[in-house]
Amino acid sequence: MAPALRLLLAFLVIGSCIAADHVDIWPMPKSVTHGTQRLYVSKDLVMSTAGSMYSDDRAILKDAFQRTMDLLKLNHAADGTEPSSYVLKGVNVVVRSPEDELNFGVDESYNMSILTVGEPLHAQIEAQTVYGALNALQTFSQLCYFDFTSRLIELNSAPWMITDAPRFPYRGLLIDTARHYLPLTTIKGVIDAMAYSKLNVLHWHIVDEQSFPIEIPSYPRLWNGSYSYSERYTMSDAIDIVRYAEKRGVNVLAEIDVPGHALSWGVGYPSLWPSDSCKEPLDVSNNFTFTVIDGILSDFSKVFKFKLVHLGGDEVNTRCWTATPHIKEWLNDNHMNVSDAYRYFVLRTQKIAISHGYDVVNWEETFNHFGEKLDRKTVVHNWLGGDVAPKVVAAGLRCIVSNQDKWYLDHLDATWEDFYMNEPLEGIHDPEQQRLVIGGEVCMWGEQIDASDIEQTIWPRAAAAAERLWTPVEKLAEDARSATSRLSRFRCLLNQRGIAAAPLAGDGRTAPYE
Ligand code: CP6
Repeated sequence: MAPALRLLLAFLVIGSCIAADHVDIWPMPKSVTHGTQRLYVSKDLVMSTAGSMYSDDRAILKDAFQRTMDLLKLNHAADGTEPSSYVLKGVNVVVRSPEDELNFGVDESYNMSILTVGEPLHAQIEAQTVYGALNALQTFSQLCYFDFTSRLIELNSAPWMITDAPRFPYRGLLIDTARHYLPLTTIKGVIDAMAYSKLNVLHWHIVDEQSFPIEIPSYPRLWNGSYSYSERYTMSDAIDIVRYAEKRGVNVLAEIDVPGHALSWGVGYPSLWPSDSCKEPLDVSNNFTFTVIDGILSDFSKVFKFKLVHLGGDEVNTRCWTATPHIKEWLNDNHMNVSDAYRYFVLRTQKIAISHGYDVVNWEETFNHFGEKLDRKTVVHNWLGGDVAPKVVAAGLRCIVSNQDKWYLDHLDATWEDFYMNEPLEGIHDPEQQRLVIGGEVCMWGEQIDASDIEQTIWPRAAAAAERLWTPVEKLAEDARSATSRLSRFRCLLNQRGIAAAPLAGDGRTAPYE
């Protein structure tokens, strides 16, 4: 049958039975229509790439397809007898762009149609980039389930026509490997679940005052500040994490939080401390401080290819600067007070990061103290409870929203409903200014959690935020309650896939998902 005729037929079928309220996809796509036909997914489902401009030299698509197949077969042996009709035999993926550099703003959109006519039956995925195709495969994996009557993998409610694209280009999750070390397998598990929920930035808060777990070749004594020999990341480990994330469409935003959260740096290089009795913030008066930062960012730039790097800048208590004679003298000589010195530190560090090709993210205190002086490339990262985002975008800078009372995962009393209802554009009405909110991020600070309980602390609440950041605002559930059964099912999928996501409090475990 001619493709145009097939499409027309599909629309006629779909038009009569739109039932979007039964769509069990998380996060909800931009546009979905479906019918009522049950399909059987062939055990030998094959992927083809007819019509693609993309060569997949790095096997990003091939590996993603294999992972999808593994997920479909994860829970039960599909030992039923395949019927002779309505069998889905393949997935054809058309990727239009030959480029596959993952970075900020990459096209993540896709279209997917699964028709009930044509031979062989197949899912047709079309995307500008391979990363859009990965998103389509995630959606596809959520449409498939094991049926205990037929003992086959099935796909209900075909035909499906899905058009999807993210609302925000930055959909982040922070992990903190300084307060508690997280093994590589734990980090990879977080990345897996991020991909399932279409989050696309792993904000790696690598070092802080308590420990410096990462190898920095330019300054090999920095990781003397790690908790122990085994609680360290080599540069190869970092490369491994970045590559693992990239294969799943997840960017890695590396952070060094200076000058206020950097005490551990001085274990290997004590001259970075103001003095042996007063150890943070980093010594602003010492050129060596900035030489070390330059070395770190130079090493980072070889590994962390994301356009953005996070330079912290929060919670700077300058008492040690005035309490230390040589710094006090330097301040006087340079006619600076401590707030001048804080500004000087942040701006000088920004220049270093920019010289290595980065755009800078800084925590919001930098904006609150000297927003007009920040480099115009700065992305301001909200975390305090106030309403800084409208001020940041009114000043023409970009913003990431993470307000601590709504999107901090370490606040255990914040519910998934609270996470779901946090609206990043609240108080921002001008479309130009809205575009400067590049997205949001949920934060899993590490003081109270480690590898033993990080998964159930993050999930499913981070997934609730993921839908807020992905789905067009007019398609979001108006009250979180009406998203309960869908999120409950997604949480169940996470468990099936080996992620220890916690139950939704009060959901009664009513939905009988297999
Ligand atoms: N560590 C660093 C932290 C926090 C911040 N920066 C933090 C502050 C308050 C709360 C949670 C986390 N633990 N480096 C602030 C961005 Cl409630």
